[in-house]
Amino acid sequence: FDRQDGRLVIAHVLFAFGALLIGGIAGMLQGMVKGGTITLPANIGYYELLTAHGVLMALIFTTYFIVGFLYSGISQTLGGRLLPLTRKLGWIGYLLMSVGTLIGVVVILLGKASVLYTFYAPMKASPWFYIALALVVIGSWLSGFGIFYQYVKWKKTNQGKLSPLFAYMSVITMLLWQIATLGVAAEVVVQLIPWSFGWVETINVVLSRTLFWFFGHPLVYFWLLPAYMCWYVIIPKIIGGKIFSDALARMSFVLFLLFSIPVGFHHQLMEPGISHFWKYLQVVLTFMVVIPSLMTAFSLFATFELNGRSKGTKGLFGWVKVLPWKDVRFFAPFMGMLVFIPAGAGGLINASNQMNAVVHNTLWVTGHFHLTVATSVALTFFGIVYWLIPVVTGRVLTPRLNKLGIIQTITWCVGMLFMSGSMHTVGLLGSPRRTAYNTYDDHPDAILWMPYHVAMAIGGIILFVAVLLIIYNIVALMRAPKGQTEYPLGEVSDTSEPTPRFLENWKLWIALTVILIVVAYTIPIIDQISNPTPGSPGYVTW
Ligand code: HAS
Repeated sequence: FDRQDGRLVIAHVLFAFGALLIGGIAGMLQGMVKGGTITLPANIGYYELLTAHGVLMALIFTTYFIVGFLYSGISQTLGGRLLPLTRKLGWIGYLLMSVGTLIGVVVILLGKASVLYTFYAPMKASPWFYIALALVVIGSWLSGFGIFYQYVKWKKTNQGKLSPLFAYMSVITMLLWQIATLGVAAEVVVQLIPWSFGWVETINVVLSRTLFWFFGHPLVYFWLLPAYMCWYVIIPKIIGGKIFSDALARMSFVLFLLFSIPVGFHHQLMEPGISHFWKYLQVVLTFMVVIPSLMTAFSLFATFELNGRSKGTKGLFGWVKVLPWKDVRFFAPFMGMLVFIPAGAGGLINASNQMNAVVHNTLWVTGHFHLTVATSVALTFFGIVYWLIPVVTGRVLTPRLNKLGIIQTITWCVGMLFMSGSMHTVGLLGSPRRTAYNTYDDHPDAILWMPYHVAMAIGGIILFVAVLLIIYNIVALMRAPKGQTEYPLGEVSDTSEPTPRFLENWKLWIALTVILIVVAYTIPIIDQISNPTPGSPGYVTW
């Protein structure tokens, strides 16, 4: 692996895990502050800690890891090294994102941006918080441009050839990100920054939330797709099998590009100011975006089964026996897949209008995203580091570290079972999310929630131990014995059909994406601009 590229990748991975550590500390502290077990100095309370936790884990850990992972695969599959311009864009993106992150964390800890990771208006943060977010987004765009540039150059020198699957998937992931972030960029630049500087007095709240969720839902697929890249491309190699179908994998990514964005209203089903018709339409589109996940599940089962058959296993579940259960590079992502079955089912519940009325703004939703992003995605990312760090630093994974990785994975799953399990249950009993207020004047319902809150705290402590373990493993991986580790890229099964070329017709897919967005959003947004609810003056959180 090219040494210079390795440095760029490792810089991203280490920053990501630094954010995970600080975000993990903030996560545990917010639970303790909320439970009343500790009080922190400098007025650092529940909302400051929860904002730091959400921003660092959900926005910073993920974005850094994803950019680092994609750059590693781009270097590996598109010519064996990054082009000088791609590498330069990667570093400038990294610097901008890092400056943004540092400013953001300082502002949050100073208590001037206790607005949580969704920064909903009319809660108002210091303008520096929004400027910090803008820097992170602009930095990530530059990194995305680097990937597009290398891809276009590769296509020019390899005319008529199908691009490698990893590179194709990277392009879709970044394309999704670039289009989705236009929504949050508009919200931050046009609405939040002028309002928080005091240049305008009020803000159109429903519009700001619509622009946020235009970004916020595809954001979750920006997290998911790199995990799917591991499941589709890397896992087949690690289990000693083949990719079931290149065409199916590409088609599922195309469907994510098309259907991830025009669905944001399923986060706003309980909000006034958006008519039923547009909510209905976006719920239908939400059920469309489930299809590529079902295709992924099908493809994974097929990969596992073909692998089993090729090794002589018999019966409906014989293939289970030949999976490499003791290899953390498989085990951690596999646990992510397994958890994604109930996690995805929870998503379907959320997306159903009537059931959303039951779960919206309760801890159920917090439980849902701790299974999806904080388990399925996070465990897959953890599984990746056990080969990615050795590949880019020229080291090897030792049996001891592999074993520690398995222990870390199990600890994470146990912690999450407690935490997310009780969040789901207590959410159904009505316990709200995003609040430090626990007892509601000793209301009987709130008293009933208490045992679940205790179970959540126990889960949180186990998870914090698991965060410390993964950090230990990362440090140990950085010091593992020198050696050669192969980048585990799967090959496509001989039995699969050839991939149709239209899957790489970007003009077609981008045009369809734009059409779907225009259909789903134009009229509601015009409505929100031309019939604004009275502008809100804002609630300053410090
Ligand atoms: Fe979600 C809220 C709907 C997926 C993350 N979601 C959230 C929030 C986050 C989030 C962060 O419709 C909270 C935002 C906030 O702060 O307010 N979500 C869905 C739907 C899906 C979904 C329909 N969500 C995700 C993913 C996330 C994520 C993925 C992160 C990575 N979500 C919602 C809705 C809300 C919501 C509403 C708003 C709720 C509210 O009212 O506020 C779907 O994409 C899920 C489809 C998934 C599947 C599962 C496929 C299974 C696979 C695994 C196969 C396993 C194998 C191994 C092969 C259909 C691929 C098995 C082996 C054996 C041996 C058994």
